Amino acid sequence: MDQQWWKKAVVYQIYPKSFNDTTGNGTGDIQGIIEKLPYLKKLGVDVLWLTPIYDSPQRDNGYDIRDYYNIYEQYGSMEDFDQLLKEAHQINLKIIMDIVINHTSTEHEWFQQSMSSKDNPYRDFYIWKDGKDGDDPTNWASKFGGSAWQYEESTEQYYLHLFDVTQADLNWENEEMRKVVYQMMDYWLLKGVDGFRLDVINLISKNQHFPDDDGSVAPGDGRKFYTDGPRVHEFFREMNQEVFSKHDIMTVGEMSSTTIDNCIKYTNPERQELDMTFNFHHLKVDYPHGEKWTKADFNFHELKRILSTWQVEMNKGGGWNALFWCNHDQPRVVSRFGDDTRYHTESAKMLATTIHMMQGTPYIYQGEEFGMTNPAFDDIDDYRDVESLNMYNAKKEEGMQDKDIIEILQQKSRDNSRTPVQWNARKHAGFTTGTPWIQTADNSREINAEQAVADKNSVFYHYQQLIKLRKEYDIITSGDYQLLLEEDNDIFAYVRSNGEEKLLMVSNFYGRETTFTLPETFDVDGYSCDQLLANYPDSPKDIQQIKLRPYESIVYHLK
Ligand code: TEU
Repeated sequence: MDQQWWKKAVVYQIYPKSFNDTTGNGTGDIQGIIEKLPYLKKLGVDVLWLTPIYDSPQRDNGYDIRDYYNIYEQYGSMEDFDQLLKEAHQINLKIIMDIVINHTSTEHEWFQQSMSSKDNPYRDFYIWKDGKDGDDPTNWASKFGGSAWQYEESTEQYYLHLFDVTQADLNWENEEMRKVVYQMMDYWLLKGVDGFRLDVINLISKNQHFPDDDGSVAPGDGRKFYTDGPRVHEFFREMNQEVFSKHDIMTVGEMSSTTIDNCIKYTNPERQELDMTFNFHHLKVDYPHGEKWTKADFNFHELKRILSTWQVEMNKGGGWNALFWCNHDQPRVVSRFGDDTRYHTESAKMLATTIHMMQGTPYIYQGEEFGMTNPAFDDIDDYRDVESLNMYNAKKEEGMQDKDIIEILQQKSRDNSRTPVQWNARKHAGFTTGTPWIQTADNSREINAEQAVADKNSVFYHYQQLIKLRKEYDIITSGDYQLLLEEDNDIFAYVRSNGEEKLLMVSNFYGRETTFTLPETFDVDGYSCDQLLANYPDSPKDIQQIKLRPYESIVYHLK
C-alpha cells in the first residue's frame, strides 16, 4: 500500500447543500451525490471531500455541529451515507469527511450540559471565563463580526466563540474532551472513510493567559493568541497517534492566517502531524491592507510571489501543500482572477493550468470544472451566508449606502460559491424540481455541466486532462519549482525541474496580448520540447519567444 497515495491524488470538494437535490425540497442531498458519481468518475478525480453533513441547526451550513454521529436529516440518513461510501469505493473514489472540532453548535449536548452549571462535568469542555471589570474577558473579535465572547446569565460567565455566537469553541486543554473527540473521529474511520479535512484546526490551542489584543494589526484582533497556538503541534501529534496512524488515510488541515514555518511542521511526515495544509495567503491579494470587506482589484505580483514562496519553501522543508483557487468560502476564481464573460473558457482553463502544474494536491470545488461564476446577486434578500449578513448589518450601521454594500458582497460574499451547481439549462439549472435554498446564477443556460460534457473543447475536459497529466508525469508531483519573469505585469510562468526533465508553464493572466521571452538563464540546449497542454487550438511550439493571446496558457515538457 502506497502510504502517500494522496500526493498523486486530485480531490473534488462537494458542498452537499448546493450539489444536487433529489427530493425536491430545494436542498441538495446524499442521494444527489450518489447520482453524480459517474460524472465525477468521468472527470477523473480520486477523492471526494464532503463539507459537513452531520446533524446541525445550519446557522453556518453545517460548520455548527449538533451531533457528530448523525446525518443532517435534509441530506438523508446514515443508510444513505453508507450507500454513498460503498458505491464510491466500488469505483475507486475515496471519501473524506469535513470534521469541525474547534467548536460545536451551542445546541450540541456537550454545550447544553456545559452551560447548565459551573460544576457540570462538561463545563470544562468549553472555554468559560469571568468578565473583566464588567466587560468581556478579552477584547477579541469574532471572525464573523462583534465580540468573540457571549455572556450567559445563568452561570454569570462568558463563553468563547471565534465564529458565530452559536459556534462555541471547545477547550482543547481538557483531556477528556480530546479523548471523546478522538473516539468520534475513529468512529468515522472505522466506517471506512478515507480521511479528514479538519476545519480551522490551527486555532484549537489558545494562549491560556487570554491577554487583550493591543490592536496593532486591527482593533481587537486577537488572532495572535490562538493562531498556531502554544500546544497545537502537541495536539496534532496526539491526534495522529491516537487516530490517524491506525488507518491508511489522508488528512488536510485548514489553516487560518498561518505561517510557512508552521505548515512545514504540520506536514513534514517525520513529525507525524497532518498530511497537508490549506493556507489562504494567496487569496488575500484582493484584500487591500488585509481588509476583506472592500471592493478591490487583485494584486498580480503579490499572487505570484505568495504562491511561489509557498511552492519553494514547503518543498525545502519537506512539507506538502493543498493547491486550490476555490472553496465554499471563496468567490469563484473565473470571476475573481479571470474574465467570466468574453474570455470565460480561456481564462477558466488558464487558471486551472496555473494551479494544477504546481507541487501539491489539487482541489477542485464543485462547478469549478466547467467554469461556474459569481452570481452577482443585487438584492440583500438573495444572500444567505451568516458572515455576509452580519457584514451587511455592520456596514449599514456605519452608514454605508445599500448599493455600495451590495457591490462589496457581489465581489466578496461566501455565497458567490454556494449557488446551486448548474447541471443543465433547465429550470433552476437542473439542481432541484422545487425552490432552491439559494438562487441559481442566471447564466446556467450557457454555463452548465451537460453542455460542458458535450463539448470536447470545454473547461471540463481541460480539467480532465490536467488530472491525467498528474498521473502520467511524476515531475508534477516531485519537481522543484522556480518562478520565471517575476517582475512581468501579465505573465505567470514557472519551471518545474527533476533531474534531466523540465516542465515549463506559461500563463497570460490578462485579456491583452503579450510576449513571453525565455530568460537567458534558462538553458534549453540539448532538450527536446513537447507541448503538453494549451487553451488555444494552435499555440506556438517554439519556447524562445511566445506570443500569448488573451489568457493563453501553455505547458511544455522538456527532456
Ligand atoms: O472557515 C474558516 C475561515 O476562517 C474562513 O475561511 C472564513 O470563512 C473567512 O475567513 C471569513 O472571512 C471554516 C469553514 O470553511 C467555514 O465555512 C466556516 O464558516 C468556518 O470555518 C467556521 O467553522
